[in-house]
Amino acid sequence: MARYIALLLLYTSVACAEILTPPYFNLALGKKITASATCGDEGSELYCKLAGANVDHDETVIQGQVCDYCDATNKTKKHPPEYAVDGMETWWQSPPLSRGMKYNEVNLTIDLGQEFHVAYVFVRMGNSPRPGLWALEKSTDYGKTFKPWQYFSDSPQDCVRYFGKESLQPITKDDSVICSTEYSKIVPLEGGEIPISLLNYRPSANKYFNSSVLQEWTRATNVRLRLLRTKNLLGHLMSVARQDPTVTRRYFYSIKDISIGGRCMCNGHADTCDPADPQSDSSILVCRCQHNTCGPQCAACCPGFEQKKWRISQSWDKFACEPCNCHNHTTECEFDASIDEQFLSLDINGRYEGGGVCKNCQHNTEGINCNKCKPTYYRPYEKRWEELDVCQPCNCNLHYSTGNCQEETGQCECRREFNPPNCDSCAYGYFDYPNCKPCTCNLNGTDGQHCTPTDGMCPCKFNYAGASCEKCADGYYSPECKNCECNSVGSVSQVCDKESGNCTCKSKYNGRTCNQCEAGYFNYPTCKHCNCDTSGTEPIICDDITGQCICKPGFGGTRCDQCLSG
Ligand SMILES: [Ca+2]
Repeated sequence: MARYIALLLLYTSVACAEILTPPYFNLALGKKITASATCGDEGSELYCKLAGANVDHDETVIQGQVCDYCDATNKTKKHPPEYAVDGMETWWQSPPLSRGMKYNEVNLTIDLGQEFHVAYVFVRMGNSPRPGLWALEKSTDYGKTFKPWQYFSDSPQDCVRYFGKESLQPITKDDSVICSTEYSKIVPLEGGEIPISLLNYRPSANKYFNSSVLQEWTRATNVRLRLLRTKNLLGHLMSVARQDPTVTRRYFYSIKDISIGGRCMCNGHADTCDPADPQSDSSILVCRCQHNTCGPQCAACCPGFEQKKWRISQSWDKFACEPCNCHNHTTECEFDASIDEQFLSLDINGRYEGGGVCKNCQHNTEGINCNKCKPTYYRPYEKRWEELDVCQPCNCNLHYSTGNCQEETGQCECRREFNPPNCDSCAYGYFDYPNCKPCTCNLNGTDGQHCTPTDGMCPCKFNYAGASCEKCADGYYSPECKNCECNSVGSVSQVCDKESGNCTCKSKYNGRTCNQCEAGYFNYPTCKHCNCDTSGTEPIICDDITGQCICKPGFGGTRCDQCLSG
């Protein structure tokens, strides 16, 4: 058996030399195991062996068969499922078919208690031949659903009949489910072995960490042997069919040991896993994470080490979580994918790589990397960001200043009422230093730099009016007090509406500046009356240059007072 396991593991041990992986061990040993039926679980039960040469001390010979009893209540005669994973020469045994033909179908299920990567399963039989027909199955949802791993049958015909014709195809994919016929022979009658590798000959067998399909294929929380049919001696076929109890009592499953070779799932970040809490009864194993990773399967970066997005470490892409660059001002940070995409976060090598965002920056710092001073603090010249006192308070007079000041120089930032850099005069729009109140004259409309009225009046520009020059003078309109440009022929006066700019037109005239004829008149600037019948014309009545009437469809004649033919 040891030789088999060494062969089964050859592939993976080579493949994973460059990344951290915990060692393989027998996951099944001592795990919770259940059987849908067990010999002797309903009271004492007779069974006889197919093999019969050597009679043990407490076995008896009946009609030439070596026989014994199962009895779940008898310490020496019981064969519970636990005996298949106890690491000893004891065995689990199913009810013989003499109890009922339905005991051809028995399930034996091992609960691994957590998720593992499984590389092989190794079954050693007890005092029965290997099963004639069965399926090895696994669950990744703690036993809710099961998927097949491998099928076993004594003939290719039965592979097709029970498991579909694709089960006879060779392995082409990392998750191909094949049907094996080599482990369902009648010999040996006892003690046969079934080695099952879940990795060998699969396309990604020697690059395991490159294939998420193969990783998924080997994941398991539960392993089930779904036994479907015992293996018969050829001469017994008729007698088994007739359900002759002297024959059917010789057919059952007996399994001495199931080894499941597997390892903790640590994503390439740990080389050992051991019990989470040695003090408790729980046998849950957790990875001893390296590379600054955390979690039972090292599936996350540890707090404070989230500069780069976590990923699996694989031979072609070794990965270790990195601390964030918070310049000594905090140990807390979080990864933010959008910061990563925008290259906004500095890593410990001073490059904009990764998405670590520092949290709870101390020492009056703030920002993605704690590399900005909080408002009203500044970094003096020659202070480095790593220094605890890098940010020092600005020394500013709040009458003149916002309280913030410039990096390096500490120069105070002026309030908007004052002129930078020294805040020693009023800014444009303000007057009366050092109080610097807002100007009361409308500066757009005032001539010169006058800010306050003299004798109650501001000196307005020619096109502005009002005490503060806040409105347009007559003949000008908003918003920039442009000239109305009212047409001298068509307008009543040169003054237009100060909001819309519309001039007041004489009759017959139209347009904002009254430089067009109204509808019904033509030939500006004389604007003569169109000689048309308005009931037959379009709304504009006549051509504004020639005076020709413009008829509606169906109307004709020079005045549009006739119907067209039709
Ligand atoms: Ca055992």
